[in-house]
Amino acid sequence: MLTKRVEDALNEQIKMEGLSSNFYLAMASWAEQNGYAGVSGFLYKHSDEERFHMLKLVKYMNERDGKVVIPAFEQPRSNYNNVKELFEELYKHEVAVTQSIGELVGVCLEEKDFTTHNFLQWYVSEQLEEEALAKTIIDKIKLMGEDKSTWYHFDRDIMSLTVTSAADGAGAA
Ligand code: OFO
Repeated sequence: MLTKRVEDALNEQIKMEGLSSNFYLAMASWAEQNGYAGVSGFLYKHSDEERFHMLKLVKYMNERDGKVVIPAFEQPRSNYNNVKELFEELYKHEVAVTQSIGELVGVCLEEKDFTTHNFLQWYVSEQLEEEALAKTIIDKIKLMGEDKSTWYHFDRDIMSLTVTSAADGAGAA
């Protein structure tokens, strides 16, 4: 059984992960519309990963006999001035998700729910990877400047930068 506080906090996190998925889906679509095939492929995949994070929480809550509430999601932003701005937004969002995971972990400790605390360690590692990746991408963009050929290579290479570490071997929980 989950305490009401843990249940509410997990439902909040379900919302956060679903929001992330939609946010990155809208980014992927913008990138596709603007000719960045590699960036859009990366973001479509990222959006799928966030949906997986949401599902993993839904399944965990059901396993623990919690009451899952699938929320409505606000419409994500659908326009960007450029790819740099897009990745800066993505990074900001990942930092907010990391904070929200941290708060959730804190609630579990206060409620002495060590099972959920243990389950959430996967998310803690995942956020570490995702924040680092977003930061690496922004650093690369800053180094590139306006040179068109560098952008061509960036768009081609970004597909290989997908976060897979924490998702690997996690199974469909
Ligand atoms: Fe769900 O991992 Fe990022 O947000």
